[in-house]
Amino acid sequence: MSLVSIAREGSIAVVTIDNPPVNALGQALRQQLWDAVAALDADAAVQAVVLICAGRTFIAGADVSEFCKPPVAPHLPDVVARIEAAAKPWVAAIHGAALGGGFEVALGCRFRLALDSASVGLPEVGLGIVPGAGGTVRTPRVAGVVAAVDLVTGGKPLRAAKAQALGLIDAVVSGDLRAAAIAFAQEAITKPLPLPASARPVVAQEAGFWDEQQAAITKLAKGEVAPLHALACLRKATEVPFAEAMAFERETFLALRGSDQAAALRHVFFAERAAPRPAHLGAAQPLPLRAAAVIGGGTMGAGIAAALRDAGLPVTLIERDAAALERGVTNLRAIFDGAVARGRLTEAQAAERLAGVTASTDYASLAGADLVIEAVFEEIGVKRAVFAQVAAVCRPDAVLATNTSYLDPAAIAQGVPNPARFIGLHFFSPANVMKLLEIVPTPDTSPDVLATGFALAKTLGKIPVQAGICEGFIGNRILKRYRVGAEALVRRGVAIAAVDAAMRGFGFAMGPFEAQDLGGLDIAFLQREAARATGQDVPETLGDLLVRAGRKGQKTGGGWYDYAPGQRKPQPSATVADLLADQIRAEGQMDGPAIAEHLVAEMAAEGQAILAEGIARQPADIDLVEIHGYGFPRWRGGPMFHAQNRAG
Ligand code: 3H9
Repeated sequence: MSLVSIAREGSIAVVTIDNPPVNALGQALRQQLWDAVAALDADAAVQAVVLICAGRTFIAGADVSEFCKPPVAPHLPDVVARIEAAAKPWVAAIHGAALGGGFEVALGCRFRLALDSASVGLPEVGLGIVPGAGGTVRTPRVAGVVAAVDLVTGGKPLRAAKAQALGLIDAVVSGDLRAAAIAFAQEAITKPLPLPASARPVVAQEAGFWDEQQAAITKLAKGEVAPLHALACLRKATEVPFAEAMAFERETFLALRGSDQAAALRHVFFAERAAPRPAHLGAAQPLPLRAAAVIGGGTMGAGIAAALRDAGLPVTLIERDAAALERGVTNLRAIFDGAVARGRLTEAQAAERLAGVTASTDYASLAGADLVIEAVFEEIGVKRAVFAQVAAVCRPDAVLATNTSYLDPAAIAQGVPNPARFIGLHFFSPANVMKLLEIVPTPDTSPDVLATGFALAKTLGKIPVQAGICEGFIGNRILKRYRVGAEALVRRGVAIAAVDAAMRGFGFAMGPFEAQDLGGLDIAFLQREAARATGQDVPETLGDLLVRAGRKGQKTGGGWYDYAPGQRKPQPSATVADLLADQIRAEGQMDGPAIAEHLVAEMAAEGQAILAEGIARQPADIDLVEIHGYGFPRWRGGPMFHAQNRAG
C-alpha cells in the first residue's frame, strides 16, 4: 500500500504522507520515506522537497504499537539521517502536531514551516522512553540546551509561535500550508543553506547546571525514570561528538522501550485512547449539548460549572436561595481568579467565563437546558426533591444527571418522568481539574443518553469510565478497601507514617492517612454513621475513633497526624498513639515496598470483585479510574496492570 506519494511543482517535489489516523511511522512508512529520499536525490529536475502530511496531523511519532516487537529496519534514526543528508534540502510543512519521531523527522529536514495552529514536541517521556531518533541530540543544537531540557524532559508540546521563538520552527504561516511551503522552498534554494542540525555547534553547560536539573527532575518524577534518562542523553549530547551522542541515545531508547515503566505507560496510552469510544455504545447517538445547568453551587457544583464553562458551554447555576446562590457565584469566581493567578487565564477570559453563567434561584430558568447536573447535598430525599422541581420545568428530552458519589442513581431517578434520560455523572474534586468522569447509567438509561455522557466527557477533556451501580461505584469502592487495608496494617503495628511513606515511595503524591487529613475524615465517618443508623453492621474504624475525639484532619488542627498552626507538614501524633493504643497489636514491621505491594494488591483484589460483578467492564477501566481520580502513579499502569504484571 502506498503511504507516500510524490508530486511536482516545477523544481519542488512535494512528498505527501498519508497513513491514517495520525501518520505514525510504522515500518512500511519508514521504508517508503527512505525510498522517496533515494528517488528524489536521483531526480536532477528536483531542487528542493516539501514534506507534508494528509489528514488531521503531521507525523504524530513512531508507531507505538510496534514497541512491543523487535525493531525492524530501516530504523528511524537512519531515516532521519538519510533525509538530513539528502542532496536537496527538505522542508517539513507541519499542521496538527509534529510529535516524537514526527518532530525528529522535521529536525532532520533543513527547514521547518508550521501552520499557526500547529504544535511540536517530544512527548516520549510520557511513554516511558526517550526520543530515539536524534531528538535529544539535534534539539539542543537547534534551540539551545535550556529549551531542549524543557522540551525533552517535560514532554509538553509547544505551540508554533513559541517553537518559532525558540528557533525550532523557521516560519509560521496561516492559510494554505502546501502553497506556503512550496513558496518557502522556492525562496530557500536561492540562498545559501543553513547547516543541517547535526552539524551545528552545541554549547556545553557547567556541571552545576546538570546537577540542578537532575535534582529538580528527580523531585518531580517521583520514581519515573524516563525524564532522568532524557536528561542524561541531553547532557551527553553537549559533551561528546554527534555520532557518539546518537549511539548513547539509541542505546537508552532501546533499553527503556523494553522496560516495565514503558509497558505500563503504553498500556495507559492505549486505554486512554480507547476510553471515549467503547465498542458497546454501538450506533448510539449522543444528544446535542448546547446549554447546561448545574444545581448546587458548593465546591463540587461550582467545579462542574467551571468545567462546563471552560469547554465553552453556557451554564445556568441554580441554588435554593439568594444567600446560597451568592456563595455559589463566589466559589465560581474563586476558581477563575485562581486560574488567572496561575497564569492559565487572562483577566478578560476569566470575566468571559463568569459572564457565561446565569445564576438563579428560579428553576424555570432551566427550561432551555439540554443537560442538568445535580450536585446538592448527598441525601436521597434532598436529591429527589430537586429532580421533582427540575423535571417539572425541563424539556422532556433534557438529560438529567446526578453527581452522587455513593447513592444509587436509580433510586434518585424514581419518580422522574422519562427515566431513560437519567444518568449518573460522577465528577472528582476539583471538578474543573480532575480528568476522571465515572458514567453510571441506571437500568432505564437509554443508549443515546449513555453516549451523551461519553460525548460530554470528550467536550470537557475528561477520561470517561462507565461504572455499574454499587456503593462507591468503581473508584470510591476501591478507595474504601485501600483505607481498610491501610488501617489493618496500623492495627498490626505498622506506623501510620510508614504506610504513608511507603505509598509515596510507590509513586503516590500522598499516602492514605495524609490524604484523609487533607480531605477531612468526617465525610466517610458520617457515611458510616448513616449506614449504622439504618441498622447496617459497619465495624468501628480507627478513623471513627479519631473523629469522635474531634480529630477530623488538617481543618481541625489534627487527624491521623498533628499539624502546627498554619502548617501542612504532618507530624506523628502522641495523642493519636494514645487514642489508638489498645487497638494496636505489635505483630512486627514491614518494609516500604512490602507495604505498598500489599495495599496495591488489596486494590487489585477489589478491582477483581468489581469486574466479577460487572461493575467495571474491563481491567483497563479500573486502571484509568485509579490513575485519573486517585493519584495512582501513571507509570505503574494502574492496580490491575500492576497486579497482572507481578503475577506473570
Ligand atoms: C516516538 O515517536 C519515539 C521516537 O522518538 C523514536 C523512535 C525510534 N502510534 O489521540 P487520538 C492512534 S514515541 C500508534 O485519539 P487525536 C490512537 O491510538 C511516540 N498509534 O487522536 C488512536 O487509535 P484508534 C511519540 C497512535 O486527534 C488514533 O491514533 N508520540 C499514535 O485526539 C487517534 O489518536 C506521541 O506520543 C502513535 N504514536 O490526537 C503522540 N498516536 O483510533 C501520541 C495516536 O484506533 N499521539 N495513535 O483508537 C497523540 O498525542 C495524539 O494522537 C495526537 C492526535 C495529538 C497526535
